[in-house]
Amino acid sequence: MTIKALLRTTLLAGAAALAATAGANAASWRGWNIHPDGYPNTVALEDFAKALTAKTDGRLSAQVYNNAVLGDQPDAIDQLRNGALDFANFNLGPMGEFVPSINVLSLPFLFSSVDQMHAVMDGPIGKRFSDDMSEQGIVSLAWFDSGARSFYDTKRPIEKPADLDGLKMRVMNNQLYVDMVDNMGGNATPMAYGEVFQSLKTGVLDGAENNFPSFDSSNHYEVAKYFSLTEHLILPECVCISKTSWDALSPEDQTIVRQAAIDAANEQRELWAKQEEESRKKVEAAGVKINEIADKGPFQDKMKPVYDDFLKANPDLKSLVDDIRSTKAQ
Ligand code: BDP
Repeated sequence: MTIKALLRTTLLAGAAALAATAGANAASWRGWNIHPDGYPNTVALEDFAKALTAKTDGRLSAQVYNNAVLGDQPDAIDQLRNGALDFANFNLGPMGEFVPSINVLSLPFLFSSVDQMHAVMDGPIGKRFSDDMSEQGIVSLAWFDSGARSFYDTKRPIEKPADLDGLKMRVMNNQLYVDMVDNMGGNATPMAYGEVFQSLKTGVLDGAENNFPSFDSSNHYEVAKYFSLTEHLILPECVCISKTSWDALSPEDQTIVRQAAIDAANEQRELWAKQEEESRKKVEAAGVKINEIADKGPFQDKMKPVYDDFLKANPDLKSLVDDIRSTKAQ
């Protein structure tokens, strides 16, 4: 063997050994996602996973599991906290059951617009929320958009709170949403997202509440033909990492993961804006009647007991509510 050939063989063997070591130490991250293929959050989360794999030279590989196949959202939050899951995109609504300050975000009509929500979440208050989540084992690296949530149902347009009388409305898992719907006059039913379509079809539910992209992708629009623009909740979502998985990363890899999450959030927000328009057009074309609400005042008035009870139970969160309310939209 020539010196050159010998050198090449030795180099190749060395590279193979290195690759094997990297393979043995590489972390394989599992990511939870509730949405189907093609949804803005899914696309952005899959790109986040690809970026981790590409930018860490294989020290990390990541895969996203869509359609909540790894469990419902409250269950997945638990799994992330105990390290059974490595990353996820969560709506902050159900997160309030785990992190008390986050519940402030679930107070109905808290934000005056989506832009104001972004100004709050991208500033010092958002940083406080991620610090509070971190104490509960969840590292939040960036915030996704989720628009505003409105009511939809199979029976009639909702123009005033009295139109909710007697309607069985699905809400996400959080006592505040039960109080919200009950105070407006409806019957709140907490239920997992994946069960809502069937329940609307069989009449177990009369309605639910969500944004246009989810109303579309869940096919709820096929059954619920009245969409009433109450816009009662503007809930941010997170790109969240299990603290266990985060702490196992080198500082260099933490920087890579953080940047990939910020890139994913920028991508998601762009895709989101497009999807909101497309979904709205699609459901209208499918015969959904969209009902604008000129005066949300009567709905907001009904929320006074919800705020009073919440602030009585959490007096320390009053200043946070005030700070959010006085934040100007970007
Ligand atoms: C969607 C959110 C998702 C929620 C779902 C729901 O993106 O995180 O789980 O609503 O209503 O808009 O459960």
